[in-house]
Amino acid sequence: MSESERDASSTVELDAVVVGAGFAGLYMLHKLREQGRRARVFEAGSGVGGTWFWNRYPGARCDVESMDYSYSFSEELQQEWNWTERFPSQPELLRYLNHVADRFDLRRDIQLRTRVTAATFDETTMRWEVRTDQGDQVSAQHLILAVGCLSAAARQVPDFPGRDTFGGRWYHTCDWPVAGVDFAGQRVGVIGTGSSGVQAIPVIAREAAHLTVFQRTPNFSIPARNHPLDDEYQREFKTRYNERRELLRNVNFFFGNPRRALTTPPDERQAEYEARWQAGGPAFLGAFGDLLVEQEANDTVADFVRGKIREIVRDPEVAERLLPHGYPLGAKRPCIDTDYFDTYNRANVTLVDVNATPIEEITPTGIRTSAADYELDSIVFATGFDAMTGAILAIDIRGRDGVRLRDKWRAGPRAYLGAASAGFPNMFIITGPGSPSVISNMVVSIEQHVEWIGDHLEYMRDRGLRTTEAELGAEDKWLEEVQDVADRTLFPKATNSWYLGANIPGKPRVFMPYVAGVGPYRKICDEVAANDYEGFAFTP
Ligand code: NA7
Repeated sequence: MSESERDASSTVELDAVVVGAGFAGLYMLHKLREQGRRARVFEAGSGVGGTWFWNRYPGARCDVESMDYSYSFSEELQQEWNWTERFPSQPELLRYLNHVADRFDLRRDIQLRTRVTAATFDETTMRWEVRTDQGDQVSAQHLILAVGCLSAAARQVPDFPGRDTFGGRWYHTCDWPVAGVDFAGQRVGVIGTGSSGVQAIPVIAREAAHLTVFQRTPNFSIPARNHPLDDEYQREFKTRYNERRELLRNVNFFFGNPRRALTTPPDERQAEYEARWQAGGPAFLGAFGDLLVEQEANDTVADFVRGKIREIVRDPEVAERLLPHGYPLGAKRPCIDTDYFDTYNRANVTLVDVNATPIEEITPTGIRTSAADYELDSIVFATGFDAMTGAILAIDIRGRDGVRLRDKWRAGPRAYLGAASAGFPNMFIITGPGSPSVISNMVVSIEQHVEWIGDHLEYMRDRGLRTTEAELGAEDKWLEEVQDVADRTLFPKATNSWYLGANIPGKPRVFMPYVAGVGPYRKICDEVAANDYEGFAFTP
């Protein structure tokens, strides 16, 4: 919509507002359009892409393979697009999402550089009144949050004393300058060794004069073994693409494998780990179905990886500092890397254990720990996100009776199926807390949610229903289910994980993802739909 149109009427009437133009928002818009609905996407960034727009740090790459981490909804799209590498880099993913925006003519309904600040459900009109930081006022029947689980709005820069006194430049991995950063000749400090740090560290180490890594929790990391994808491989893959997609939609990645580590003879088990380590990628974690259920099984795989770290890192003291311990492998998001551990063999890299010697302050010239001063020209915060709820709660959302979502979720997020919250009619969350989301291939989960929401809206239209709303009882039962499933696994044992909100001071500790797998979750959602959206109340 043009400026003049926007000025002409103070409130625009739409069928749906979608917040966010990443993988979720783009497909949601396409789906709504297909259904003949008037929708608009608001996107804070100056381009489409969401996660892949913001996370431009050196080495940024998806840890799911390209052929799987892409839309399946369009046969033409999946046949025409060619990937260049086994694991897609951020620039390639951004090209892909821009291609999708053009190919499906999505841009005319996407308003960039616009952050949704507030959304209020008006009980008299039964519509959402949405406001943005650009002064937009929009009224929509449906509010669809496609804000991402790990998104820019909630980026986390820890409040170290003296942070603002630093005289050099500092960056957060998810808010990287579009023009890039030249670290040549610099002394660089990286804080954080999660997926972002683990990807950025080897690349920065090759460029900088010196790199100091400030590590709080040593992480398990599996080699990516990334490589170019040849045309023949892709052609062959595409002949059975739909079969592959169907498999991914119904997979139970962590628990589906009937083979058990504990009943496999140790030499066979070791051979399995070795083969998967050599093959690289997240399939390593699917070696056996009990790895994330039995601590003893997990110990076998964790010991294997610790052995690898000791083999790769030449200085035994540094290797020791890098060994993950105290939580099961996979229970805290494991990393997929290229040359991560090997980077610590470089003469220009120093590893600082900030558990042993905590960061006390950031000074004008660098970082001071309890043991030493580190002189730095640049600091990179690879310190993660206010995951899964941060971007949702950054919007002032008010439902029935003026209740704020922030208040309702004070003790932790509450969403039936991870998609809808009682008291907030006609609001959907794509891959919200309580759905498989971050434990799954995000694109598979996004497509499932978009299609399920699309069907839900069609169901309403066919029956002349104006609102749909999760029932409190159904929501309560779902939260129990999410917790029960998690409690049958080792996931909650990583008590310092962002799956639990543990990385954000003051955030309630609630295990947020539904870990039963996308297959079982899809079945539940399909049953809910088949039973006339059981657990939802409608108003005519
Ligand atoms: P993560 O996985 O949350 O990693 C953040 C890292 O930063 C992690 O090592 C944290 O240590 C560390 N951190 C956070 N705050 C601090 C402070 N205050 N001091 C020292 N170290 C700190 O975020 P990423 O961006 O790497 O990855 C997010 C997801 O994106 C990833 O899992 C993939 O799904 C893609 P901690 O472990 O909390 O002790």
